[in-house]
Amino acid sequence: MNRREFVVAGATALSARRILAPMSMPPIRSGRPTATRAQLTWQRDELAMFLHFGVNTFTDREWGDGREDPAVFVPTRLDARQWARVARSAGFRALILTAKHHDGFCLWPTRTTTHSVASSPWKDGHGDVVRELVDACRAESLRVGLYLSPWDRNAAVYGDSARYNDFYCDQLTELLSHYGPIAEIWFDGANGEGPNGRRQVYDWPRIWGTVRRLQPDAVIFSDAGPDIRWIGNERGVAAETNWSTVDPGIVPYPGASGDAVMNMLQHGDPSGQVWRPGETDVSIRPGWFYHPAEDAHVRTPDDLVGLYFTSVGRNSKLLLNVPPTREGLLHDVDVAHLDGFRAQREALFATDLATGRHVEWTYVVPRRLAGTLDLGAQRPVSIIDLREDLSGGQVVGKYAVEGDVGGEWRSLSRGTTIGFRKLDRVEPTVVRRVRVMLESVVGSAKPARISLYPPTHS
Ligand code: FUL
Repeated sequence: MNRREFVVAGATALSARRILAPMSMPPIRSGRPTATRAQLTWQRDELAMFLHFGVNTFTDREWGDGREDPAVFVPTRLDARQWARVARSAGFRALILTAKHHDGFCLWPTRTTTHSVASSPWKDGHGDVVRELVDACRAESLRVGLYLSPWDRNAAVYGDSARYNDFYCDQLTELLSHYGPIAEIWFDGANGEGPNGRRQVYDWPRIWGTVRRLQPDAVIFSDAGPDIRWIGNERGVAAETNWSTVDPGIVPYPGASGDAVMNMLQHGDPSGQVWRPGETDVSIRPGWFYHPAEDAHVRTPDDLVGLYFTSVGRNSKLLLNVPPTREGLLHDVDVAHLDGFRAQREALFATDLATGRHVEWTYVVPRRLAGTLDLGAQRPVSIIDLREDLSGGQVVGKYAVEGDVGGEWRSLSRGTTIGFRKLDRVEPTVVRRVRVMLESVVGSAKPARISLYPPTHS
């Protein structure tokens, strides 16, 4: 069952109008929404690592039912510093841990429930995985993110809406008060029935307000943002047309379903009133949690590079899940593939042919800007890397790239949105000049940044 099928029967919203309260609206300048500093930092990171870890790691399940005995949680060599080192050396800039998944088991010694690491044999009940993660991230200069599942299959008060909202906000308050700066809070859209079929009605304005109050610099992720939206699938593929602006009325709460919702998550909306870029979450393995049977099914470096192009290369950010094992370590196979991923990226982006070259931008017709770059010699090009100037918002809705091949302009690639970064892999072509035409814009066009990379010979 995927989260969408499940969600239909699940949570309902408190009230769309309250949720749209302006508390979280990014500033609107020059008529179009623009990114906040926290949203820009989030996107510049490009790569974050997701860590699904908890009782499921030990029971070999994907969704626990909340009846797991805390005694099953016995990582033998847990080393968050290893997670952080691996992430950092592979070029990731943040780690996001499942502090609590749907089973309700808390990886920190919470006061809200006994269903936590404090009841496990790990470190005789004195362990705290969130603390270890935070310390490791600080030591490796990585940002910290936390996932706190709204759906809780253990909490007795789940489905008793007001009481669960109190319980959930208490958990959030602990996480956001005791561990220093938290860069991202991840609210999952998967929600199910409570005991006796009772539905939980989440108080999202209160939940988001709790984050704003305790960690004003954190970005809040959910289907409905308010800062970062889900990209609409778990395959690692952002849409080719991907606006960072959305109409918030279409996705009023996390877990909302329907075609219009999915369309908004995947594509955004050029006329959207708020800036809410999409995050692409996907796992390096078939499951989100570690399962020994999947050791032979870890995505290869080639696959990971493909994901980079379909996420970072489509105005999104890649949140790649690499689940710790029962030992509490990232598995050797995953580590090796991450290393290969980094090596391939380094090779692909080693030489920017545009470095030090002047780009001449002119208006071909009113509002239609074209930039021409002279490479100074015939050079083979295989990757086109475009970045929009987002200071006045995202405006490009269509572009074309041409290369001067023996004195004749030939098409190299065409696309729709650019946004923070658009990467096009093209048939290697030897060109002397490259021209980028911004063919359709929804605001005032500005010169884009152009980088060009030659083929690698690996
Ligand atoms: C989904 C969850 O149901 C999965 O278990 C996983 O946590 C994924 C990131 O989100 O909605």
